[in-house]
Amino acid sequence: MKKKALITGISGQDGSYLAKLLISKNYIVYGGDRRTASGSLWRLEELNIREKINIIDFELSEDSNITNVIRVSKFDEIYNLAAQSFVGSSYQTPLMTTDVNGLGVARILEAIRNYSPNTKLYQASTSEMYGNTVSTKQDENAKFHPTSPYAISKLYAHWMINLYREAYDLYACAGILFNHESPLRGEEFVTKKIVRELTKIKFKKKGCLSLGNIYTKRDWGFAGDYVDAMWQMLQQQKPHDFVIASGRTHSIKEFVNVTARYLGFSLIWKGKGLNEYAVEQKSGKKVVQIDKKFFRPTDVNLLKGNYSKASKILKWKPSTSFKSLIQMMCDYEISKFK
Ligand code: NAP
Ligand code: F7E
Repeated sequence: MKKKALITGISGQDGSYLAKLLISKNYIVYGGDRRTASGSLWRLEELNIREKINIIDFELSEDSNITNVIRVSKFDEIYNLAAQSFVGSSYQTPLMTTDVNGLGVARILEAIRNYSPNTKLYQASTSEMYGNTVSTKQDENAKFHPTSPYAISKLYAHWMINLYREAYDLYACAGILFNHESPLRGEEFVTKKIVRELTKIKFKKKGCLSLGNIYTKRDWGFAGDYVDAMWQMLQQQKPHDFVIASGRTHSIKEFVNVTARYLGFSLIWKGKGLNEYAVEQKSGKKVVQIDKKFFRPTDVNLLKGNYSKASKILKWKPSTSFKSLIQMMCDYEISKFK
């Protein structure tokens, strides 16, 4: 019999890639979508799978909605990918972020426990939970030291997953995913912003990319690789949490440089701190500048994951390098621009 899965956050980056994967594995896919004025499911259209998904109303802050959906449909698997996922705006919306990302997961767990205890649950945990950790090895045993309202909301959810697994024997597990990007990444995230703005500058020959802290370092991978690990996590004999990462780290500045090079710019960096900027070598025009409005009250300095456990148990490894990821994102942006 075909398996039935619910993906919450179906309109987001990961929701779309995961839906594509599950369809290819012959699942009946339900996509949880909250009502918005734009109602946009453009990513599903981009991947050509819009018609293959059963869209249902799903709002993480609404207890009765979640209970009804889970009670009635009794899914084999639920992938909870919905969240207020932008770290930067969590400083402006700490309560909403906590309600959606933290309590939302408690609502799902309670509904599963009471009405559908055989449903397997995947929770989208995050490397942001490590924050500025003292641990040098960022694996499943590293210490958490969350440094944003977003990270704290996700850590609450993470511990609830662990608690319900232990206390009620539910198949609930969390993937601690490091940053993963793609051509379908949201526009406010730094990778998409860099690729998009530099592509515009290349074609329009005007404009300037404004960034915040370019010295933080992230462990970036390709979202298409990471959704495969989510699925693997729900196919095990027993539920476990796993780190999913590339194992490599690069600064935002390196991301800018590699993107610029691929797009045919040679950048020369000048100045320091808020006065740092980059000019294009040929024209001498300023193409990157620093703007303090993009700095966060606190930031995570360095992320570099250790995915040994996933490699051993799930046989998972990333297949897309830092450079290939940037090239893929640039090629997509160029095709849209043309
Ligand atoms: P995304 O593109 O921002 O998608 C988030 C999804 O959540 C969207 O479909 C959004 O719907 C939905 N959503 C937001 N608030 C909701 C609410 N109150 N009720 C129901 N749905 C709601 O995020 P993503 O990059 O795909 O990430 C997927 C998950 O992984 C998130 O939980 C994120 O926190 C986590 N994560 C991401 C990364 C990463 O690097 N991408 C790394 C670690 C963990 P709208 O379209 O209506 O806004
Ligand atoms: O920032 C710096 C910023 O917003 C990366 C989410 O998917 O991954 C993501 O969170 C870094 C930060 O991603 C700008 O300060 C500089 O240090 O792309 P980001 P994030 O905060 O790492 C984790 C794992 C998740 O779980 C989240 O859901 O880049 N930065 N200048 C900037 N960031 C942005 N957005 N915009 C700038 O102009």
